[in-house]
Amino acid sequence: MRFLFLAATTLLWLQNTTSAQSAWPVAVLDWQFGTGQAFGQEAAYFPANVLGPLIGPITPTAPASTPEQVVSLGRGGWIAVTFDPPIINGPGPDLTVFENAFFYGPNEDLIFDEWLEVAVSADGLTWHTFPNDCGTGAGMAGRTPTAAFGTDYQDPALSGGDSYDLQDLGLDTIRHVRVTDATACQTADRLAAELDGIVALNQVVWATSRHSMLSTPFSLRALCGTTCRLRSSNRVSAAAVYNIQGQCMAQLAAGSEWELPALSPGVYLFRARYQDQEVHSRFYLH
Ligand SMILES: [Ca+2]
Ligand SMILES: [Ca+2]
Repeated sequence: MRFLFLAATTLLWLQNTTSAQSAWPVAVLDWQFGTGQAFGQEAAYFPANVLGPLIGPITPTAPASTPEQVVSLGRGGWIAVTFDPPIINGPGPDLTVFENAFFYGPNEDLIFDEWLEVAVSADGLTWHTFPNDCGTGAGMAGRTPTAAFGTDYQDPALSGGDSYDLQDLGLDTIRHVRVTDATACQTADRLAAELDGIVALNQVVWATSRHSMLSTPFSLRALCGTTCRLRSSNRVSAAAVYNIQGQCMAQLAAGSEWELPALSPGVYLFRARYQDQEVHSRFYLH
């Protein structure tokens, strides 16, 4: 049974949500390489080496080290990548950053780490930096070796890398993640950090497939006059409307009818709890 988002006027289109989704970055928003190291920066390798899933071989003692796998940021360099769908503040960590730190030494208990400062943004303009300490490295990425290739890199208990929780910044949703080389905080043998990849752990779910799990029909009607109202066929618990940048535009209380705030033209996501499941749909307002 398909979930239908019904438009009462031509202001709201019915849209099926069939776009591809990825837990890994889909684009580089912007970047600026620093000095000293240029490994993997050639167009033949970058930005492919920071987009999509990690590729092998990788072990905690023999990390990703080919230009197909990693790019060096250069001293003080940075890269900002984009996620689609947006990353949300779900239970526990919401994203994990993978550098190519590795274990070494006689007992393989020392870590060669190169630090990265991590910041996130909903719109690509305003950035929020995860708290970190240049002296101790606390809060930096690039400190934890990546688990062997084949591990579930979306399980932060197993994946290695360094995980971050949007809760710590008080943010609900973000679309971009920026990593900045912070090896200036470290000893002189650290020349510049690499970026291997970044994975989302909690994301907005666009898919309609989950709606088919509903045991009874569910529909939603938008009535737009001077203001727009949403009316659902069944009472839902707390719902929300997000814009395409992943920003929450309206928190909707439990119920079956709501008045929406003024929204500019664009694509929006409706998300609610219904029959102990989440329902999602994308709609276009113009
Ligand atoms: Ca979280
Ligand atoms: Ca490195």
